[in-house]
Amino acid sequence: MITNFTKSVAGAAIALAFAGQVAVAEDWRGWNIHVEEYPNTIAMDAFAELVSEKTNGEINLQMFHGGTLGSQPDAIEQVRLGGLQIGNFNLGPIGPIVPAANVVSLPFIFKDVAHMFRVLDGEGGAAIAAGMAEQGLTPLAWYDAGARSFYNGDRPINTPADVVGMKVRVMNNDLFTGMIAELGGNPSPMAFAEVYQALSTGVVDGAENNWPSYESTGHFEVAGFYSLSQHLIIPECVCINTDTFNALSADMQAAVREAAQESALMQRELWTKREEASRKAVEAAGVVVNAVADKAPFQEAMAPVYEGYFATNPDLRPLVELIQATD
Ligand code: GTR
Repeated sequence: MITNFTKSVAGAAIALAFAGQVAVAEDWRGWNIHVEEYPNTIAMDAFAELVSEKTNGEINLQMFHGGTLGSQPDAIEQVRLGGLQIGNFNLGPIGPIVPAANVVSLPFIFKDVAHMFRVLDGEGGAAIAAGMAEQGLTPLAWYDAGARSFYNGDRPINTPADVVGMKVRVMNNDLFTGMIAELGGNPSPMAFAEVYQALSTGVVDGAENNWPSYESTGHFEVAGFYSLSQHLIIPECVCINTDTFNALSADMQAAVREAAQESALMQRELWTKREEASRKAVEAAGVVVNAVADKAPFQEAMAPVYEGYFATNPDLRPLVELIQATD
């Protein structure tokens, strides 16, 4: 005889079996430094939507833009430790933690953005990604951040002599402080959010960045000479905490990676348009732009920066040579 009791036990068992299949949604938090409408902001929002779509709502990523969750070096630590799961990071401030990833922060290492992506898509990119994953930051896709050039409020920069004595803000990385010092300037590492104030009060004379960041931060309002030195071409990642990623099933990993890569295609397209729009906007606002006719003296001045990198990381010389040998 089937009693009510037996029925309800059976019902509970069936319910439990279903519950075992329906995973509880995971909530992730993501960090981004940029303002609304910035290519990365739009692309990271798209990434969050794609993650939800491709995982059937099992992963819910909430993005926090504008650096509201802290400075970039702090957010990098948070993602490494798992306090945050996702970040859109520039590889510049990751370099001090991951020597292989620091290779992209060597001044003038890439010929142009296309060269950078060819390297990232090959063996070089695999070595960089492996080094990052080991340190808790698994890259899911690469974003474009164009080329960084110098800007300041005093004069166009045409030769290293024009940098002498200039206080220049850089991102947190000894390669960048070395770079400014070798040009005869005074490097000042500082968080991105503090740069506008520092420029307007004269705490620094100048900084360096790509067109969209120069424009979106308003730095062009207080530093009106933009000199096309293009000394750094640094990629950005959509990075995930390594343990969080490794704990996912293979299907989930594929879904999350696919979402990041689709967002990267979108970001790169938006980036190209925004570079042009930002350049036009700052020119219309009266910024004086100069081409740097001869970059060779800047490149030659970087020899000690490369030597310093090799001295600390002798095993990474082949990676630098691989990049230099990549067409
Ligand atoms: C931007 C980059 C940011 C941040 C910033 C900076 O180009 O997208 O992630 O690194 O530069 O200069 O701090």
